[in-house]
Amino acid sequence: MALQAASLVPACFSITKEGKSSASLRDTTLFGLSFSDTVKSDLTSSALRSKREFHKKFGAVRAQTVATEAPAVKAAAPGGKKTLRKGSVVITGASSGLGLATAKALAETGKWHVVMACRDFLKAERAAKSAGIAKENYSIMHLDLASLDSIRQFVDNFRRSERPLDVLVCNAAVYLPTAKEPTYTAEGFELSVGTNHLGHFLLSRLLLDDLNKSDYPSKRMIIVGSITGNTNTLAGNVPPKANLGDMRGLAGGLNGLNTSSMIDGGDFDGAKAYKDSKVCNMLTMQEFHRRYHEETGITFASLYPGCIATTGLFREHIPLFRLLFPPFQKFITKGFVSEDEAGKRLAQVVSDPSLTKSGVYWSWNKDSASFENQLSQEASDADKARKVWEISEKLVGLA
Ligand code: NDP
Ligand code: PMR
Repeated sequence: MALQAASLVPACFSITKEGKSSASLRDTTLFGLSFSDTVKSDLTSSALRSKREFHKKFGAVRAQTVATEAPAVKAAAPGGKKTLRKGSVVITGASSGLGLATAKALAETGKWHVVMACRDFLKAERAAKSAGIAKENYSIMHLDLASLDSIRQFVDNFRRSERPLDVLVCNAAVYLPTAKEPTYTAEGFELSVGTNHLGHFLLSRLLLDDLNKSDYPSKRMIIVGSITGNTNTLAGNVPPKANLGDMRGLAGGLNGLNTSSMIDGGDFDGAKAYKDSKVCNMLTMQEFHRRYHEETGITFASLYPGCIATTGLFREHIPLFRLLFPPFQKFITKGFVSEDEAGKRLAQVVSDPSLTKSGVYWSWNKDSASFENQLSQEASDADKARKVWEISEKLVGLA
């Protein structure tokens, strides 16, 4: 497979041997692996061909569940008659890709009102319309996760709307694999970790109270994680690998001035920053689970919905990558999933009565059945989770 992948790289892409030991996308090949990296990283073609061996090597399946209907919520109406209350779900980044597909899947059931929390109001409105989401099933509220002020403003506005909060889905993300230099959020955090992790960290901490107040029978907080942040997988071993190190960069505020813009204190690498942010996302959900599940009954979960290779996540990538990535995932790794299918998967984590277990990282097998997957050592390290939590709460002004 490594050779097949290498053969996808056209002649105009030179494969350099110099540079960092973990080759980065910016300076090496189309799919992020130079030939020598591919050989070094012990990811042989048989690892992809033999699924059995792959699972033995990279992680075990713990449990399996089958998709069932969304729960009907009953509320007492005048005269003692039972009526159904719609669930109310906030989805960040619902203006495209997975977030939009999830909004559509939930709205179509007629059992959910989706609050699309988006940074571009018009884009979100157009997206909802073109996805055919019925007016009464969604509303749009402005949220820019790259600004802590905007997040606080969103929370105020949401509270003023007097809608209950039954489920929060932290879905939005940016991925900047070709950036040569870091860019920053309003408060000066490196943009990928600032948006994907710190923005969602503040949002979810503030909205925990609101979730707690909801009378909905199954309250959930969900963060979209990824396979590429998990180094117990083949995908997670494609350089640059996620690694939070001792978190000296995070502790310093990721500002690239008196401290590194990277969590581990290293040189800026956009692809690594994204993967690190996903590790933080997955650690954060486990820390929420440990701190609040018993007390609140809220389900805290993360997931990997499959490789949705056609979404806007790859908008910053070179055009050739965007062209070849979907067929590569479809026909070679077989990890490809359509936006629609991925939306249905995330909608299950929102509403399926069989997915109420807290502290879980959900994935789906080739028959699209969900299972409780195993996180990498780093992404399930309780000490790191606590440290990420404690540093992050200082950075976003909660401690
Ligand atoms: P998209 O780029 O299609 O969606 C990302 C969304 O995040 C967009 O709606 C975008 O808004 C929004 N967003 C970005 N920055 C901000 C911000 N500062 N404030 C508010 N919203 C923001 O990508 P995907 O649908 O693929 O990604 C969704 C999630 O799925 C991400 O968490 C990603 O990490 C995860 N994921 C994706 C995989 C894939 O293969 N695509 C695989 C595994 C996980 P706008 O429309 O305005 O740009
Ligand atoms: Mg991957 C089973 C193999 C598998 C899967 C499921 C993914 C998912 N990837 C796999 C394998 C490989 N990828 C291999 C062998 C290579 C080297 C040829 C490879 C390369 C690669 C690149 C360069 N892959 C990528 C990139 C990206 O830029 C994407 C990324 O890392 O975004 C952070 C990506 C992805 N691969 C995936 C998934 C799901 C992604 C993107 C999304 C994400 O994690 O959010």
